[in-house]
Amino acid sequence: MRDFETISVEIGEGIGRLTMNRPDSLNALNDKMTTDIQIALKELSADRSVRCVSITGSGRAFSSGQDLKEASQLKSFADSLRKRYNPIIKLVTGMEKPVIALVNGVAAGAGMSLALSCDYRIMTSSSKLIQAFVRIGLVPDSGSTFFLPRFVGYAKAFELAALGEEISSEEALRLGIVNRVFPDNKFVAESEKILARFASGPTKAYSTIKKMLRHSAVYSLEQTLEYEAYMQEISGRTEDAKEATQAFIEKRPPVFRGN
Ligand code: T3D
Repeated sequence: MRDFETISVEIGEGIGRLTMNRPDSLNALNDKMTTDIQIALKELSADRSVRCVSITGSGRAFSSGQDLKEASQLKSFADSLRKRYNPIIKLVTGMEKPVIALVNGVAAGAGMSLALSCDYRIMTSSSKLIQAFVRIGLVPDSGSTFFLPRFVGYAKAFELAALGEEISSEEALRLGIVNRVFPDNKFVAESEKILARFASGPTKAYSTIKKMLRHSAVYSLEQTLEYEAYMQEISGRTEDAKEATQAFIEKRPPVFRGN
């Protein structure tokens, strides 16, 4: 993987680790960083040795959202979203492998949206999520109005978006916005175990589960049942499914190769 100006990317042991790297601004998303993230996500998506991707921030934040010091130069918010943020959210959700947000510190505005777009979220106990948009008179973007009501229901989504208050890790866990919360001093070690599990699992099944859950959000039960039948036909023919069935019969743990 190439070197980037605003992020770092490391690949090893089946995991692609993307770290936003502008700690002085709490990893605010400037134009260069959104371009770098798009390029990196495309490369991680294409790399078959990568079976799980993590996204985190350097320093004390995950991301503070749009770089407000650069925002005044914006000619059009809509163009900025279409060109810079929307492709990132589509790359994460369309990635045919699990994408895990390691929320190491505050995730605000589009930074929170980015975390919401991932398939699994792990937070340090001291981290906060903030729908910061309304604090500066804006509305949620980068997928927040899609993900939030699906995670927490309309009533809570409205409250979080309209009041823009800090959401503690305890509340995020209680609301079902995040999957796991670890004390700050155990965050790295515990997250590594989860990343290793996803990186050694049945990658194609994970990718199919992503597609099916997104599909179910917009289709009827009847259409969903048919889609499940179609997807199960494909899944049952993967090498990993065959290996796992054989492993069950032989009373041994399966070895998934992501095929
Ligand atoms: O189309 C488009 O492009 C529009 C898209 C919009 C999407 C959005 O994301 S809108 C929401 C933008 N984000 C925010 O409004 C959050 C702004 N930041 C904050 O509210 C606070 O910084 C935090 C609550 C996140 C953290 O507070 P705290 O007290 O821990 O840190 P701090 O002191 O405020 O920030 C530390 C430094 O980071 C500081 O710089 P300095 O004074 O040390 O030189 C601060 O200016 C800088 N910083 C924090 N957030 C941003 C930022 N610089 C640029 N942009 C930021 N978003």
